[in-house]
Amino acid sequence: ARAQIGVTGLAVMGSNIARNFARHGHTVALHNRSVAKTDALLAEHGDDGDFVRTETIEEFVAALQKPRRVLIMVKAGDPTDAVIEELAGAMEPGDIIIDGGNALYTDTIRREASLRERGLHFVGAGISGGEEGALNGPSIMPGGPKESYEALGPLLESIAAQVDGTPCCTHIGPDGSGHFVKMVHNGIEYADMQLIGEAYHLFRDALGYDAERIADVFTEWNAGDLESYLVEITAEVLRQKDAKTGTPLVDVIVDAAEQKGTGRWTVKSALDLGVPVTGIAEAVFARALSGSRDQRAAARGLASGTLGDKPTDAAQFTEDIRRALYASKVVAYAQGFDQIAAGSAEYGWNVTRADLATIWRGGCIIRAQFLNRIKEAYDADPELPSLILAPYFREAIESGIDSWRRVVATATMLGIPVPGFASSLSYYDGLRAERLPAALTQGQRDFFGAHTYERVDSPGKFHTLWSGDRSEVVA
Ligand code: NBP
Repeated sequence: ARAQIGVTGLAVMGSNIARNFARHGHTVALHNRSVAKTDALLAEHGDDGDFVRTETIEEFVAALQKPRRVLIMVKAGDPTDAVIEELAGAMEPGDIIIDGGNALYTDTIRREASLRERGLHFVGAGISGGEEGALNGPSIMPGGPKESYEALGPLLESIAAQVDGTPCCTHIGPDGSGHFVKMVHNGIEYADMQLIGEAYHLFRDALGYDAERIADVFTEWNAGDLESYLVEITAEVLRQKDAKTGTPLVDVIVDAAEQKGTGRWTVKSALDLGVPVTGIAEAVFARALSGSRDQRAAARGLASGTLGDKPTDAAQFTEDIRRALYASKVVAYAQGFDQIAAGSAEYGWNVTRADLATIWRGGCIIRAQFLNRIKEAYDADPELPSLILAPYFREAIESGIDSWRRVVATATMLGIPVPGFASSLSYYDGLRAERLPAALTQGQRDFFGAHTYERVDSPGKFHTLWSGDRSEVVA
């Protein structure tokens, strides 16, 4: 046996990761349900490094050095369970199975517990960066038993993206923690894309800019605080011309966004944990609204109102949008990191948020300058109550707050939907509020359900006898 790592599941992600391992000098055993994919990989890229071709699971397992390390890159869900079952039957105690697919973290918790009973290590690893990242350096979020990271960490770190000499890979915590943080990463990605989309919408419909001109703005922004992969590719997408019509490609793409589910999972989990991830939720719902094609067709032409005045100072409004985007983005990330803290507390994972900011600086879809600021914020105060309170972000938001309000107000007057900008601003106003209307909510709940309330002036729970003499009793 001579392979340091095996990869099973050689579709686009698995092939590229196998090649990445090989290019870093590791001997890689290859396996795929249908041998054709294995042979295609060897035919096209066999000289990327040292590969071991295998057909059966037995051959595959026999090709691996002990403790055996196998990375599964198959479709999430039932196929993953099928492959795990087959592998587990052929492996020995101490061997390590890594699931690099987009598994739901609760599935990972279940799989880890069941394999632990059989003496196997199971590592649910979130992998971000798409095809390109898989080949040239993804961000890797491995969970699972700490001991397994000793045998696995150096291998994974060698193929991960590197930022300032630090690999974008670190042990996240036990069982499902790796897939959980990958899920939230994707949720944040949804929010980030939605906010960028709203900025684009405002340039197009409030300022009347064409795609090329908007691309120039994003390119300029990418040289500053907003520098990020998503802003960079936004400019590239906007600049792309359609070969058939000669117009910007973005103008011929149907405006109905699809989703594969990780954003929805993030919101479901946030609902269960009671964490307000409004930025992510609005982004998921905005995609759903865009995809409601029949309703949209029926509603087209509904009155917009006539209050709208387009901004007259384009330079000022551009700067306003930039600041609104930045502030909304801080809120979305703050909420995502809150969800990670809540998940970590719920499942006893002990996730270090600064670590995530560190490994998300490179390789993954949300990689950005911004993550350096987040890392600094959590390094300075690991218990920071909210990212928006870190001095750097607080300053950025407070100095841009008028811009943020102008953008939301202008969009509202013009009838341009900005669910991300608006809900983030409401979240900010809610969090900083002296008195929220929740006092009234508590009164109502006590009225119809005797749910009790607390008082501002004395401890304990109280109830008003609403259907009696309306005196107050201690509950
Ligand atoms: P797919 O998600 O399209 O899965 C295709 C692979 O699954 C093929 O190797 C196929 O084998 C194998 N497979 C299936 Br389907 N059912 C199987 C079964 N019952 N038993 C054994 N093998 C089975 O591949 P992908 O797009 O490369 O993604 C792989 C994983 O990585 C997924 O979990 C995905 O969510 C995740 N991911 C993808 C991206 C991305 O950008 N695409 C990014 C990050 C993570 P066959 O060749 O014999 O049909």
